[in-house]
Amino acid sequence: MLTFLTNNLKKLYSSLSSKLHALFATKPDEQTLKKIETLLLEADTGITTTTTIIEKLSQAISKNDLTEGHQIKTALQEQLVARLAGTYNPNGVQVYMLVGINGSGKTTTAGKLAHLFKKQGKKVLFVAADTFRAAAVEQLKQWANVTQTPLIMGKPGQDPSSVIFQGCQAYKDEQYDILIIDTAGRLQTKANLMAELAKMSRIVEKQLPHATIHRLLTIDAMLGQNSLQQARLFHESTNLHGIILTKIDGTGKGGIIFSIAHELGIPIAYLSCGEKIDDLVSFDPTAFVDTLFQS
Ligand SMILES: Nc1nc2c(ncn2[C@@H]2O[C@H](COP(=O)(O)OP(=O)(O)OP(=O)(O)O)[C@@H](O)[C@H]2O)c(=O)[nH]1
Ligand SMILES: [Mg+2]
Repeated sequence: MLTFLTNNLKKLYSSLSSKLHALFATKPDEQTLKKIETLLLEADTGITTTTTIIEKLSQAISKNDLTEGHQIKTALQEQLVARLAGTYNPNGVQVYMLVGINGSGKTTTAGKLAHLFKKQGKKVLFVAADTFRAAAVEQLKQWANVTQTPLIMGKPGQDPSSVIFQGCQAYKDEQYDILIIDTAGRLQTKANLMAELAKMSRIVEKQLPHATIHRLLTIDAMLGQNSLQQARLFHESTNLHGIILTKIDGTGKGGIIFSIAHELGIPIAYLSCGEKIDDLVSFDPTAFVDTLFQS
């Protein structure tokens, strides 16, 4: 993850971390906090998350717990890690259901995940549960070819839940290790589409009652604070286990990572920073924050 961050993500926080470093050189006071607050907001960390962090630091300064610049640095790092809602645990996950709004990166991420698991020697199966658009199945087929992953698909317009049913049967019958379900993009405000998502989840749970199933939401990092409400509504209709933040390579602001994890209490599972097959990494909160503070 560190190499990935150093090579690809530096720009995400480069201006933030260099400006923060200047602040750590002096004794911390309320002025320092004001400046940290501004920098966090500029990086798209959001008002709620930024306020929480600043309040905690302010309390520590009032209690004389933070008297030196390096102490505020450590305290800020701890606060940022704490906002990341824990570390995502991928161990033992058998079924991945990728959900999210249109174009957020579900299909691309499905391909990259298959590649990741196949490198680990796992037997992977795709389910193309996006039956609305013929092009969607074609796109997943390409990833199936590239990664040499079998694919279960339905007929155009078929109920996606019935394709998922077929996928679950094949998963059991042919003893796969991992099932990756690619779903159609949907707007969080469309109640019928969100209900459909809940139905798909129920089918998987019923067909594979003993499997560890994770629903992961892909979020386009470029949408910034707009994605918070999106994630909230997805979480309400289909309890999410993790977030995959995509298109990190296209944004200069990364504060949204803290905001989403903190305000929704959902860990960040993976970061996607490009369209190539290897452009996906597991997310480790402590390593991520450490990297931000290297300069
Ligand atoms: N730069 C960049 N582009 C990405 C990334 N992930 C996906 N894309 C691109 O974003 C576009 C949409 O990605 P898809 O994987 O098709 O998104 P989707 O969520 O499956 O889209 P729908 O099925 O239409 O809802 C494609 O052109 C991808 O190549 C990423 O991390 N970085
Ligand atoms: Mg898709």
